[in-house]
Amino acid sequence: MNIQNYINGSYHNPIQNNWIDNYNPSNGEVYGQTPNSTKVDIDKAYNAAKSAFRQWSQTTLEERSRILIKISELLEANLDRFVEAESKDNGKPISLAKSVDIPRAASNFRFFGNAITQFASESHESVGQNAINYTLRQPIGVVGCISPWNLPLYLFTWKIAPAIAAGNCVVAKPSEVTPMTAYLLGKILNEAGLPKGVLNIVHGLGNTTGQAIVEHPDIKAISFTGGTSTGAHIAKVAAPMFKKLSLELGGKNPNIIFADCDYDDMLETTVRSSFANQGQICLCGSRIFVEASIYEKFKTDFVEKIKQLKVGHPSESDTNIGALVSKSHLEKVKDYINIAKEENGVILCGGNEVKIKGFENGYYLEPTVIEVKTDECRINQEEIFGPVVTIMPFNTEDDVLQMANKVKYGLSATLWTNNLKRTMRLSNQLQVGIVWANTWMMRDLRTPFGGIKASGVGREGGFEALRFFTEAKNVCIKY
Ligand code: TXE
Repeated sequence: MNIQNYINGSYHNPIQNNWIDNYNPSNGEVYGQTPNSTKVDIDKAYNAAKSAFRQWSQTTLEERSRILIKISELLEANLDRFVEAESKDNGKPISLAKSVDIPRAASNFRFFGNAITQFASESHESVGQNAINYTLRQPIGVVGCISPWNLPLYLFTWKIAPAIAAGNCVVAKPSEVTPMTAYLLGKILNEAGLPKGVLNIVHGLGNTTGQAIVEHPDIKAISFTGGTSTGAHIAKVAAPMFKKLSLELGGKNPNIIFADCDYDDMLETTVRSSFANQGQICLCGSRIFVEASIYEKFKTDFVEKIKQLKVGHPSESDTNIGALVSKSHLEKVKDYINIAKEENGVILCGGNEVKIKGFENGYYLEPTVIEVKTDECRINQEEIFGPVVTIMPFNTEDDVLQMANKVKYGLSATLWTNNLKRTMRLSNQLQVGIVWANTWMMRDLRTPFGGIKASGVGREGGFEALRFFTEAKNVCIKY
């Protein structure tokens, strides 16, 4: 099935007629073509967005809210179609697409449809000076949203929903590796009555289509989720044009387990935080540190649980681990397993490709647990973004804090302990943007989401996202 760009409310082939193959990771086969759009397509999308802006930015909050909530309802009504498409395009288990990805995409529209009606700005009385200040929160204009392949519709809508809720018009690009659900979204936008040009979805490679969005002088803000080196490149291109940037980048998140935790809960959640979505979530706890007194027990129990996970075709309802997203990504993750061996890491389980009968060319890999001797080895420092975790013991709270912070990333951390003082001490000192204690990836869409250090700049979520997608203008009136 071929994909087209969605510009000004209708579908179009790329103007220069360049196409790339779209692969099904579960069997390694090409199943359609995706546009590789160029500057001329971005210009067309920008012009549509610009023409729509005046009216959309003046549309009442109630009306914007109504349309966003309608989009959410239509996504829910078309759940199965989107779930199947997401699983086929990405390789993720269908059960995950059904329980997490597509419902969350619908929630993103519903949440920001509601949030925009509650988005207040500030006012300050200058006491003794007979003056009052109030702050307008005005939409920026035309903004760009660029999203990755790991949670395709989930992360795409996490950006476009607040952008349009705040009154902007958008030129958006999903990952070229997983374009399908963003393509399908266009029809739903029309059905929901989103005015033409408010949201334009353009497909293609990062260094052609993505680059053209970032380079466009009149696209005033870029919200990006993806790799850290891509984020750095985007920042460099955008800086001379003084674009507003939100960058959500990689992670190498510590999962810190103390002996006083609720063990069974910890074990079950750690399986998920290690391998959900084949480990391809920026929040996965890829470095597991375990207090020495329970280390051997944890090692045995964890490995036993991991060996029970079923690597299988994404469409089978009992599959725990589906396919990795692409051949090149599979090769990258395998390279890291080889690096681990060279660094004297001990492979406790996994480490091999899996050939599934009938789907031998799919990109399957066993969930892999590697015991490392030092936290400074490459597999403990670099983002692997696959079904691979490291484990090692620690002795004291101070030791583990040092190790947790000694990476270039700073996205999230998970703590397992029933000691509240320790939770609060560590939460204060961990160099990350998000801490979970006794849970993982529990999301409340009102909370700020994002990282520090090489994990990014800015925060998404709740009013943070609406602040990003608006400019504050202060008005001071003397009376
Ligand atoms: O991401 P890219 P890749 C990490 C993960 C992964 C690595 C590389 O470690 O192995 O990044 O993945 C677009 N101008 N994460 O190469 O290239 C691209 O088309 C503008 C973490 O797939 O960063 C896609 O839409 N845009 C991450 C998006 O950027 C450009 C999720 C992300 O792709 C561009 C994914 C350019 N010059 C990968 N080059 C997370 N934080 O969750 C690429 N793009």
